Amino acid sequence: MIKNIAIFVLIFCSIAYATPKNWIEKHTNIEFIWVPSGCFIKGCLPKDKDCYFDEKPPRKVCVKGFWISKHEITVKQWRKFVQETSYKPAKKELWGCVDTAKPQFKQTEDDPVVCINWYDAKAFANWLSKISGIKIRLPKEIEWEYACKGAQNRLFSCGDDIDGNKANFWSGFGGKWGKDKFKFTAPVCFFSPNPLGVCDLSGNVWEWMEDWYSIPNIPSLKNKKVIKGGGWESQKKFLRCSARKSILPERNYDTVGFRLIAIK
Ligand SMILES: [Ca+2]
Ligand SMILES: [Ca+2]
Repeated sequence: MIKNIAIFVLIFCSIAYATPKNWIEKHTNIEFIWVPSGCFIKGCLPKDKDCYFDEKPPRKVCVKGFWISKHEITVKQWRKFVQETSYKPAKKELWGCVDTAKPQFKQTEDDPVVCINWYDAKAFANWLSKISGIKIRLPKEIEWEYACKGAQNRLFSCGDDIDGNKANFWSGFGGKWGKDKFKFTAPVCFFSPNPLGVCDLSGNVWEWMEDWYSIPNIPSLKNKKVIKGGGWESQKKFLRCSARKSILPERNYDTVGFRLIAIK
């Protein structure tokens, strides 16, 4: 079984990538990148030394093609939504935040919005769905992980080649780590996009998933949502594509933002 998976991953990770195919949503100028249908190995393999129990067992999963936003939703994009809808969050529980979308640190307009809970992210997706007439939602975990892994020519772990030149993560107390000079969030796409054309899947901010958190073969507990990708405060091991965490959907963290999926 493991040998078969290794061959599969070797082939998968050797795919030559074509020029990214994009689509720009007109009202918000949010850019989406096409991710074609395909199959991949979800989870981590035992060889991965950072593998956590909830990333096992490795299993083949097939995904239908989808559009994914090129980057995390920014402060500027969030502001447009709030201004046009007079959005008032129904729930909030602040963790490292002054208020919804307001962390305790300074951000540029092009930084990813944080202090956004799952309901806020859903409200944004629903608003954009309505005005664009296209089904827009948060990513399912398998879609996100597929986009993350599909982009890296890496046998087995597809993610442990991340370093400070490729992503924003924990760079120490004021220290620099290659190009990563950021103590908090970095402007989206400061680091090069992956071969699919998508930025910051690993690092910058954790991203809300559509899914309730569950462990393979154990029914969902239906009280926490999955977040993926690691953020500016994360150790490198959390930037692995298969790494996952779970948090309560009403919580606003200064390390968590979101991106979108479009089905059209
Ligand atoms: Ca950093
Ligand atoms: Ca991210």
